[in-house]
This record gives sequence, structure tokens and C-alpha cells, in this order.
Amino acid sequence: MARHGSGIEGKRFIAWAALMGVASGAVFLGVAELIACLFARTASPILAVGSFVIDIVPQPLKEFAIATFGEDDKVVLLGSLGLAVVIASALGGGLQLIRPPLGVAVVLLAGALATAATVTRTGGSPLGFLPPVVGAIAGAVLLLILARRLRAWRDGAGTGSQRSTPGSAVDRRQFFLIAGISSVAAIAVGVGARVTSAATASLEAIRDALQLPTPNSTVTIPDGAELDVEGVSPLFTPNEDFYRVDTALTVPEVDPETWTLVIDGMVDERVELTFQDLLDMGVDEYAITLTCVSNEVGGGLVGNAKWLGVPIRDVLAMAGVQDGADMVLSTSVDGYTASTPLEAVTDENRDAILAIAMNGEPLPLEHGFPVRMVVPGLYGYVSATKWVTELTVTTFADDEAYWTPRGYSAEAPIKFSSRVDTPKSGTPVTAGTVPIAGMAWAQTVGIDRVEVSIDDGDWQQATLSTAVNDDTWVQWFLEWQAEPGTHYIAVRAVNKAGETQIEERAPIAPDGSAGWHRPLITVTG
Ligand SMILES: Nc1nc2c(c(=O)[nH]1)N[C@H]1C(S)=C(S)[C@@H](COP(=O)(O)O)O[C@H]1N2
Ligand SMILES: [Mo]
Repeated sequence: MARHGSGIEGKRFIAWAALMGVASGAVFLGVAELIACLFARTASPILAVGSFVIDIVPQPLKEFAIATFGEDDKVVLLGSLGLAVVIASALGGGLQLIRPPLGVAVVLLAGALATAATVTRTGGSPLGFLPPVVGAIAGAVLLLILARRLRAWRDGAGTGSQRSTPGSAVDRRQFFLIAGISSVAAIAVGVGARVTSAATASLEAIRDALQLPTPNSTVTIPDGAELDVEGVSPLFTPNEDFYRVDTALTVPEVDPETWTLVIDGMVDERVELTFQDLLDMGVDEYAITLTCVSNEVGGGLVGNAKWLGVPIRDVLAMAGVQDGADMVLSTSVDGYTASTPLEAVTDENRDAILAIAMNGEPLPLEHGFPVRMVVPGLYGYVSATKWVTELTVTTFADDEAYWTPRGYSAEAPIKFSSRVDTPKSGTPVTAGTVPIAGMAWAQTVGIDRVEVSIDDGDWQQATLSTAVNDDTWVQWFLEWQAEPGTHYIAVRAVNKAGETQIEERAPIAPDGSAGWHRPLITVTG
């Protein structure tokens, strides 16, 4: 029997082996870009290797490149790099056919080099190693699969005058199908992921470079605003811990340079503001606790922040609100809408704002960069539109917001509430003196007192932190002589209007949960 890989037929298979190498290379890079986009935006192996090459190229060669290609030098570099990848992958494919597993070894070696280039240059992304590692594994696996098909096709086809077996046609078809689909998918996914990563990375840079204006007034934090009890939530929620709720599949990307806010509808004059126009109005600092209607009793969809912003009523006044309107329909760049009662945003005594900063930083992208609404006392879905681009003055009779036909009330003031942060059910505590502590909120009204009942005993008054204002939550605390066993700790708040939280539970739909938080705590002896 003739030796495989010899003669005309053998050359043909070498060409297909080179092709399978290129397909594996494409899958390597495509998968790497996808992983980078998902977990480590700055860890693109191709760009990392490119930067590495730029770093090691001698200065005279660099100057030659700039002199010869001008501003296209980076394109030329990436083009050359791409060509090198194609040639190396083709070689890897050929090797895998004639000297397995050398081809796979080439892919893994490339993976190791790309990983070295990526982790040494991704500036702190702890998952920077993931894209090249996962990419190399995907490329190697595809190479193994394709090589097996190609070999089966070759061996079935035989050489010279031998006739093909019926099986070889199937192997050939599968070879091209797998190679074709995986290359096309890898290129599509890779290019899509790269474009997405690049856009977000640069928007992140724009956000980082943004200079926040100095506010005309800042929030005064009174003495005793924060209790020193372990396990209680901080008075201000760090941005990275702040809950996030929205319908956006990917975080909308809005450049403050091109962002505008349109105020239209039942107004005397349509107004369009740029980001700079908004800053020029002057910003103030506000402390406001945001709450989601989906927050279950005892849940974490509530957070407190210091916001920099401009009162919405000032912006509406520029347009001139007409009689008969009772609602502002705010629209986000992603099409999301919220219906806010007009009176809530025109009330002189309510700090309804267009916010541009959160806890001393420009809004994080996922919290609405560059501009969002924050309205004290209303659940987020009817007031806190992120990436806001339009305020339409209208009526509840004429317009409807995103959540209204989906089972939630058109108007939704926040129900005042309280929760136990520590101790936690599921985390036993030791008998003795145990601090019980948590949070309570009654935005726009204020918390008057918080009471705790152990095992349905008498209500005992808790110590409160000093409120920053009536729009922020407060911490509360009570010392407990805990005895071994299991105990219910119930908490209820009384607001400054004299209302007491009732025991009866309400579900989150249509207008927010209600009831006492009453965790069961285990105390060990
Ligand atoms: N554009 C947009 N804005 C939105 C939402 C949304 O889905 N899209 N969700 C709202 C809801 S339900 C809440 S509770 C708050 C949450 O804001 P956060 O994610 O900054 O905590 O944003 C509001 N703003
Ligand atoms: Mo929400």
C-alpha cells in the first residue's frame, strides 16, 4: 500500500491541513475575544501581543514604520500580526496532519506566549489569563477534531489508483462543515466582541477622565450618623456594592459629548440640553436612598448614595410646563420608560434630580452614565431612569411607562420599611450579649423610631443613628441577651407621620412588598 501523504493527493491534503490550522487559529482568537469581552475587557491577546511587539521592536525600526506608514502604522502592525497568525496556524495545521501532535503543540505554545503577553500588560485585570488560555484550548480541540476527520477522509480516499470508500465522502463533508462553520462563527463572534470591548473600554476612559464640577452645596453628615456595630450595612453603599436593576441586556454606552436631554410634550417650548448645559446650571450634592419595587421584605435591593445633580424642576421650568399635565414620562437611550407624577418632580420640597455623580465619582456605566434621574420617595421603576435622554411632560391618561402594562402600578411611592442585617438566619451566634442591628427607611417622611420584638414578646425601642435627612435610611441597634435555642427577631418601623409598619405581608407586585422582617436566629450555648 502506498504511503499516505505522497504524490498529488498527499499535497492536496496538506493544503486542507493548512486550512484546518487557519480555522483553529480563528477559533482561538474569536473565543479569546469573546472571553475578554465578558470577563476581562483589556485582555485581548491579539492587542496584547501587538503591544508586546511594539515594545520590543527597536526604536529605528519603529521610526521607519512611522515614517513609512504614518498614522496607519498600527494598522500595518496588526495586519502583519494577522498575516503571521495565518502563516503560523497554517503550519500548525500541516504539522498536525503529518507529525501529530506537533500542530496542537504549536497552538498551545502560541497560547502560552499570548498568555504571557496578556497578563504582563492587562493592567490589573485579575482574569487577564482567561482569554488566551480558553482561546488556546478551543483552538487545540478544534484542531484535534478536524485532524481526525481529515485523516479519515484521506485514508478512506486512498491514493493513486485506489477508489474512494463511501465513508470518505462523509468525512470530507464533515471536515468542511466543521471547518467552515467554526471559522465563520469565530470571526463573527470575535469581531463583535472586539468592537464591543473597544467601545466600552474607551467610554470607561472618558468616564475616568471626566472632571466633576464642584457642587454649590454638600451634604452635611451629622455626628452619630453611622453606628459602630459589626454586620450592619454602611450608611452609604459603595458603588461596587450598590444593587443594579434594569432591563438592559448590555450596558448602554452613552458618550457625554454627544448626549442630550430633550424636554418636550406639554411644554411651552421644546428644550434640548447638552451635558455641558446641565453642568453650567450648577450642581448640588444630595443624599438619597434608592429602593426597588422588587425588594422583598428583608432584601437588598435598596442602597444609599450621595448624588451630584440638578433639580428636575429647574430643567422643566426652562421648557415651561403647561396646565393639565400630571406626569413626566422619562425615556432612556435603550427605550426604557418611567412614569413619574409631575408634582413629585416640581415640588420645591422634594429633591428630584438629574444626577451626574454617585458617591464622588461620575455615575458608573451600569448606574446610568452620564445622566440618570433620582427622585426621593418613589420606587426606582417609576422615577430613577438611567441613561435618560428625554423628559416628556404628559398625563397618566395619555401615556404609559414600561412596567405599567406588565403588572406594576403606574404610581408607586416607596413603602416605609425596616430590616434586620445582623444576626442572620443561617449564621448561628453564641449565647450572651448579641447586637441586633439593621436599616430602616421612609423616604420623604423620615423614620421616627424602630422597634424590635424577640419571640413575639414586647416591642423594645432600638437606638437609631442620626438621620442625614428624611430621604436617607437610618441604622438601628439593640443589645440582646441571647439564650441558646432558636429565636424570631421581628422589626418594625414607625415613620414621622406616626404610621407603624404592619405585620401583614404584601408581594412585590403591583406596588412593593410589605410586612415585618422576622428572621429565625440560632443561638448556640
Ligand atoms: N434605563 C433604565 N433605567 C432604569 C431601569 C431600567 O430597567 N432601565 N430600572 C429602574 C429600576 S426598576 C430601578 S429599581 C433603578 C435601579 O437603579 P440602579 O440599578 O442604579 O440601582 O433603576 C431604574 N432605572
Ligand atoms: Mo426596581
